Amino acid sequence: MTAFAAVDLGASSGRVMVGRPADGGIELTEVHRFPNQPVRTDGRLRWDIAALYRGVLDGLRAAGPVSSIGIDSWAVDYGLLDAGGALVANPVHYRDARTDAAIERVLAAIPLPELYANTGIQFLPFNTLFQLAADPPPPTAARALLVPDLIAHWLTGVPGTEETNASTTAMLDPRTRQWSREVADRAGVDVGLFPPLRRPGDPAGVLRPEIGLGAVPVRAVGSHDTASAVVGVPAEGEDFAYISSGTWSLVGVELDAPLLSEDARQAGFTNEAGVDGTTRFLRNVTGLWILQECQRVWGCRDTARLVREAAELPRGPVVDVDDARFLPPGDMPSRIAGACRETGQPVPGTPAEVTRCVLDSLAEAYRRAIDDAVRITGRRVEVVHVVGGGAQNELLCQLTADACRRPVVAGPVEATALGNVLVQARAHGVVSGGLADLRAVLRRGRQLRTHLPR
Ligand code: ADP
Ligand code: LRH
Repeated sequence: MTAFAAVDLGASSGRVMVGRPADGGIELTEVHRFPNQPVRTDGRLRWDIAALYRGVLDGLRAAGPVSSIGIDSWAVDYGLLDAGGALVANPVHYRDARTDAAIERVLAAIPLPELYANTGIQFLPFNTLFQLAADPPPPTAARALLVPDLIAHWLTGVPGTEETNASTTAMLDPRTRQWSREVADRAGVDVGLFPPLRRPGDPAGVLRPEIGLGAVPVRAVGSHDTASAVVGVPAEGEDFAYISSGTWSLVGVELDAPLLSEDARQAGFTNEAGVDGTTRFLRNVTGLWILQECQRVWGCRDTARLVREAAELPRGPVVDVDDARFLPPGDMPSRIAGACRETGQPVPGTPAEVTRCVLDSLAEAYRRAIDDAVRITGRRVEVVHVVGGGAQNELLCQLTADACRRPVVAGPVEATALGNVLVQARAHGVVSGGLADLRAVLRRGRQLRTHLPR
């Protein structure tokens, strides 16, 4: 039976899902989920990449026989390998503050407007360009691999750089989808460390014999999780916005071509490479990360209960979720209290009050992003699709519908894995067509919840 394994590594958890074509749609099963627990070792916050790789192997074993495997993860981060293929160090987490000093240096060499005109990427302190400039690879580093490409390389031995994720490095020219060597050179970064580019749907090797699962092909997919999530948006037609809602909230529209205007840059929009040559014109809004960190501080794992309690409360204070203070890990309840005090608002006290404040604040940030996207692109937005873990948050979806004055369609929760599977299924020949056709397959047999604005 035809089946595809989607490895999806999120900042909060990793999972391996199996997608099977069934009744004209795709049936998706989670076969393994494992925590993603970064750790501060040498003063730097690092991903525990070996634990993640072990989770991937366990998941692939649990998946049973599959026709191919696709891998996606969060963007921007990378591992360095030496000439013998050994990992030089655990990849640094994008929330580590190591880029602070280098940013000024890079921007003196390439002013932001020029960097944007050449790459279309929103300034974020953790863009790979700044990471590599801040922390030049040692001479022993022979190769740099973005996280999903690193996992693929460990599985197959074949190096490559998948283009949707390559765009998040801020070193890819979004018009040609080739490296912008000039940008890299001026920043003093050796982009030649990255292996050749490949596209979603391209072959990416077969499992190494020692893995013991047979010569299963690995297939390039939208290896940036958000690229796969956007494929997995169950939209009909073009007049939609999406919110890929997880640790981050990626809020935007899908375009045929990049939009590199100064207006777009100043409004904080990025032009990430999408599957099939599309552009993901979106803003990185700080997402449920703030709530995740609150929950860590409170020792409370029950998100559903917090959301239910928050739904009983009236609207309270609202903070700017994109304030830089919310980027690093830490005591979010105190940071929220500080932000409320500074803006003369009441300070939320109980976990339910803080949760309510985070969700109202997120909905407000989504409204701003969608209004700006409409203004800048001239696109009509009739409906907002919320996909990812945050689609389970009914209060947030309702507040989003209210703030955006548009219906919100919630789900699928595992849009990323579905987008990953659909690209594999198309490469395998069991589905065909463009993104609209893939989305029609995805909708078949799926129940989605709609929230109308109140
Ligand atoms: P990532 O891929 O970034 O790790 P996910 O897409 O898995 O993120 O989404 C994780 C988020 O989903 C959590 O931070 C949490 O807020 C939300 N979530 C998970 N389960 C529930 C639930 N039962 N009710 C409401 N929200 C939930
Ligand atoms: C979401 C995501 C987002 C990136 C961030 C680093 O998981 O990939 O699109 O900007 O992580």
